[in-house]
Amino acid sequence: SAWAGLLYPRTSQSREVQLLDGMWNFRIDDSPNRNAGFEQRWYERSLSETGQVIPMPVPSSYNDITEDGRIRDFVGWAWYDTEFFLSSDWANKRVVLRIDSAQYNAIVWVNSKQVMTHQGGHIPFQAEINQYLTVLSDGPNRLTVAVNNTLTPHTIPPGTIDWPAKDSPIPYPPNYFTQTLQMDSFNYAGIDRHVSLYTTPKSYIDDITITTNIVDTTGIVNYRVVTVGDIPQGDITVRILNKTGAIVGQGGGSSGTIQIPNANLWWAINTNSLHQPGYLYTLEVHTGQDVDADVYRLPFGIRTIKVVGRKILLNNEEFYFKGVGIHNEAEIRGRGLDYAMIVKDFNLMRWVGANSFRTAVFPFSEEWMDQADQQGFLVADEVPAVGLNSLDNLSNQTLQNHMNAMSELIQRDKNRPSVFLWSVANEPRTDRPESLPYFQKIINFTRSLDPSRLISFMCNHDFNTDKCVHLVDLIFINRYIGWYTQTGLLDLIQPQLKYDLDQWAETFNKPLVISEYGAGTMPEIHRVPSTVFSEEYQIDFLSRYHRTFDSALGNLTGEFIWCLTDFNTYQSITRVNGNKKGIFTRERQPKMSAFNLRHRYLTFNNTD
Ligand code: GCB
Repeated sequence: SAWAGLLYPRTSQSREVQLLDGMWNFRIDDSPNRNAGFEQRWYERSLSETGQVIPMPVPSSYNDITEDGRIRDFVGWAWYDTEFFLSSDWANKRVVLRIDSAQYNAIVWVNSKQVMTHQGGHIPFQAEINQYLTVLSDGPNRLTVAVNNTLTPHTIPPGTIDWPAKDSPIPYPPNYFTQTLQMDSFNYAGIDRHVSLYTTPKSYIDDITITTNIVDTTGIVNYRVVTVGDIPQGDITVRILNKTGAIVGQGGGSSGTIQIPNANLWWAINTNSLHQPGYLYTLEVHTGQDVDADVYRLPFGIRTIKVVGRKILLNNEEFYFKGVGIHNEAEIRGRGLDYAMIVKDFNLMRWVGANSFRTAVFPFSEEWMDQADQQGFLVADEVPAVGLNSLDNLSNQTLQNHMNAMSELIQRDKNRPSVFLWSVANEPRTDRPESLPYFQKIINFTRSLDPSRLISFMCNHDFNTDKCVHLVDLIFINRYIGWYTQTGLLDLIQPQLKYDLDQWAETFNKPLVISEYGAGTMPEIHRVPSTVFSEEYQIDFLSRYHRTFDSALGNLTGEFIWCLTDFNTYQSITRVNGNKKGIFTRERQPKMSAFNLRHRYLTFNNTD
């Protein structure tokens, strides 16, 4: 459930972790009513006994693993299973099954018994499964997961399922339907992050919340520990360790404040050469001294983020976002977790000199976010609320799912120093008076969950048409002058963009950030003078944006280029093998524009 803790599985004196990643059995249910799996109870036996299976890597999206278009474009229940044994040492421990992400609906069985369900991708969900582990010491346990990627007008993100009209004179294959997406990106599906088992003692630490403040040179660390079971308040002890492992602060009880004199603050990379980026402390919680006490170590950083007038302050210093928009995916594994790709993408960001990124248009993996904390990137953390295009999408049911998505994301990422912003949506329908109550509710709700961070949405409307932007802490606008509008008309970019930026700044008097600007670019297409889709056009386009940004500096507090790398989309005539606005290809090689952005970001000096 949304309110229970989602602490990342970590080993300690009291906790073990067993990854269930690997090759699982897999089958799509493409039976006529897409319901054979439930009718025939595939969860009661091994999937290999009820039909054909193929090997499927976990974690990975399943779509691009095979050569079968029915699997790539499948809509419905995809079935997975695997078997595992447990050490008999685990007999007296609490055993939790955690799935870090499954797109979109998931039902999970252990040894034929349903143990949990979850709605919404890109967020972990977990359940205690001791009572289902009937064969703890002498038999394999079977784990079955059914995942359904169907998007409806009320899911986050929304989509529609369309059937041909019953009396259509135009022929269709039997049982034919289509899934229409309301987002640019391909709807990758499956179990795309780790699946793990971990143990805790029977009485355990369920959740920890840390907020920080700075007074002069002293770091103020407020902590709150939630435990479950028989743990007297007075038994809880808390220590803060610095990077070298020395104890620099101590406390006791389930909540309190610890002061750290001369604290090492958490700073962003590529911002000010005097500051060491990404400094992390560890909060170490013990629930007692006994052998059955629980121990959990949570990394955290000490930093503040504030809006003052039109400026953003990180640790009371003015901050400018040298940002990149990222749509985190890659060939073959789709949105599947891949350590090599995480490090590669961070290396690309370091190489271009970025100091921040946006997780467009869904929450990235916890392993990815750990790197942001450690390397010092500020993160605009976004829920998958992309494509809330119509007032129909803004229903009570959507709001419920949207609130769930917000609370789960905040539960997962609330202790990350890298996260400065909760992005509640990308390009939603906010230009209608009827939209206002919906966005008031989602923004107020988000603020009630975490008043310590900023809140916004990525806006594609105009300063004089948007009806909700006054609700946000800082304004993010997606702009495509010279691409989607005024296509190819480079000379219009500077005057029209400058006018636009000035109007936004003057109308709202809040910090203003460009959250997307970019041009589709096919690597190796060269044209002088430039034309759309050539590498030269991307450079001409970007340099006009950059000149405008520089001439609007007082009104602008950052820029997030769209986007870091090319990515897969649904098929359309505006996309040639996916979205090509990357400054790097999908294979992570630079287009010419990457060198330009690198030059800009590495020589940009307004805060150093
Ligand atoms: C947008 C969307 C993003 C798209 C991008 C594009 O405005 O926010 O999801 O990928 O434009 O390239 O069209």
